[in-house]
Amino acid sequence: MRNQGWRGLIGVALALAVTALPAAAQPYKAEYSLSIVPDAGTPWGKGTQLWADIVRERTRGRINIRLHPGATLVGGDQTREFTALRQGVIDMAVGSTINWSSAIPEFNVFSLPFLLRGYRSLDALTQGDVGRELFRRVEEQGVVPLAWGENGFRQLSNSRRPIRAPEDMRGLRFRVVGSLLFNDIFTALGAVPAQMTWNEAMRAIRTRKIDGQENPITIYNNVRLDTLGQRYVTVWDYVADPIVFVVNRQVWDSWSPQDRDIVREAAMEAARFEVTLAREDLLSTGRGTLEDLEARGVKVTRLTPDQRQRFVDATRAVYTKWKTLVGRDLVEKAEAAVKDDTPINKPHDVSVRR
Ligand code: X2X
Repeated sequence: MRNQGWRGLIGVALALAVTALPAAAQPYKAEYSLSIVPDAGTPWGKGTQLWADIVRERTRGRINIRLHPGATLVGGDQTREFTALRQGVIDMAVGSTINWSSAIPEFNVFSLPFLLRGYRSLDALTQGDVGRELFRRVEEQGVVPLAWGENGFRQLSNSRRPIRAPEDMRGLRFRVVGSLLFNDIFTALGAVPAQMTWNEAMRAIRTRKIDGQENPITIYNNVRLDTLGQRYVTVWDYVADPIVFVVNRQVWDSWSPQDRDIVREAAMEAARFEVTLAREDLLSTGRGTLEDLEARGVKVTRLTPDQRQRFVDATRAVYTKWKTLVGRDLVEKAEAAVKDDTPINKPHDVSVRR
């Protein structure tokens, strides 16, 4: 009897000690999973790997991050990545605003056709009030946002013909990413949009089930779409997708304040490197990327300002419709922030840096 009494007391004392433990003293996991959609060899993948490497080094291995490219943690379904992250199925991610826009509709602001003009306007959004407001939305969903990186300005490619005007897109099947905004844009241009994941898109391109797709040239080059028949590229800079470095809230809370600082600073450093790479990689051959594509037999169409304007006009109604869906106030803030940037035909001009 006496023994049991002692045991009870010890039990109570232990229970008290456990509940009194600060969150930071919760055990760390042996490994933290980090999801990305594309291949590790893209600027997106390299920037993410750098984040993991800096964190491992500066925490002396306390925080050990493993990269999972190809969205494998969600069976390739990139639109489920943010939900999995919220639920703790994934610990960390570096994800595109497009893929997460079903959870955070405001992320569609970057996909409003022809709102962005070049890198300066993109930076004005991510580094200004709009970026801060979007980070608040991410926080509200139970995810901790740390830094903005970038996938890039998205260009058209197809296997059929040069595209210089909306008419040239008529009837062509284009793979689009997971936001209905893209269905609306491609329908307005007379094309036939087909929504699918990036993994499915590569299969559909290989088997010629679709005629074209849209992605930054770094992604196009990473999987060598030119060798899969995507021999026509149009540089139209219609949207750009930033990527966001994030951590699941419970995981974040389980780390000591000192480790949280390390993870945040590492994310900011890795994001700066990633953005430079996303812009510079385009020139890594020593020639311009577009010239390099042409040397590989790709027909590159660079739109003149007048030609570009025809695409702007054709998608104006979609812009107006989605301005309301994204939120008028936010879009007006974005419009004010980008208005000083002059339209450029080449977002690949890397002269504008943060
Ligand atoms: O699926 C795509 O097109 C990609 C790789 O660019 C994104 O994840 C948005």
